[in-house]
Amino acid sequence: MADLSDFPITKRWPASNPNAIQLYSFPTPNGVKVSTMLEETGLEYEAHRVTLSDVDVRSPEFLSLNPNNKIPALIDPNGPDGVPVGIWESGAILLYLADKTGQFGGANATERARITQWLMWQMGGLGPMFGQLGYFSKFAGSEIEDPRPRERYITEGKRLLAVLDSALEGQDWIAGGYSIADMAIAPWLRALDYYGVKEMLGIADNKNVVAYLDRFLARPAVQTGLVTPPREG
Ligand SMILES: N[C@@H](CCC(=O)N[C@@H](CS)C(=O)NCC(=O)O)C(=O)O
Repeated sequence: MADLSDFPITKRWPASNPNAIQLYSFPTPNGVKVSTMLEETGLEYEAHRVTLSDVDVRSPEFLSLNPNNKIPALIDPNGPDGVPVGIWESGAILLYLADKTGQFGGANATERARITQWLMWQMGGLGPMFGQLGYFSKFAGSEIEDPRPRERYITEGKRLLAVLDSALEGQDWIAGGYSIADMAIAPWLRALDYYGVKEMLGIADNKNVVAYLDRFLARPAVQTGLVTPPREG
């Protein structure tokens, strides 16, 4: 692809500044990971609101960038060797942006390995488990009478919180300095409130986790990232 106009998604969500990174997202836990990283790094970007409804995420234009029909997705018009690149999957986007900027991805191979480890823990564990718990507690799955799915995700959610709490003992951030792993994990902790499952998971018993989330939410870049793109408008 030679330039941004070669990406069909730009027909439906046109770029005002074709030189800036184009973010296609919605302010969900997965979406705000990327807007927060863009805010933290100071990269120039433009955020397009793509709702979770089929008319957006299953539109031919969105599918042309992400065949997996999920936000977030991104185009960097100044990709490797100056060639535009499109990427989806929030963890892959965070790694790409850390690599591009040299920020929040670790200063050496050991730090990078530790950060990637916790990022993968979020992508494969915390996010999917909390997401399912949300489904079986707040959304359509809450009408299912069989208690086993909910119980399964509560047990696993409690276990994951305890793992995180113990790993945070004596440190502010999960992998040494503030990193993309924190930007991936903390939005999912915040989602527990929205899902109405904080008490169910006994989050208050995990003092390190509670302090960690507060620390994350106090960052100015996070406060902007959490509302980018705006939910309505
Ligand atoms: N593993 C993906 C998950 C992304 C994801 O689940 N996105 C949700 C919103 S948080 C979505 O776009 N849902 C729309 C749909 O499934 O139709 C990532 O981390 O990027």
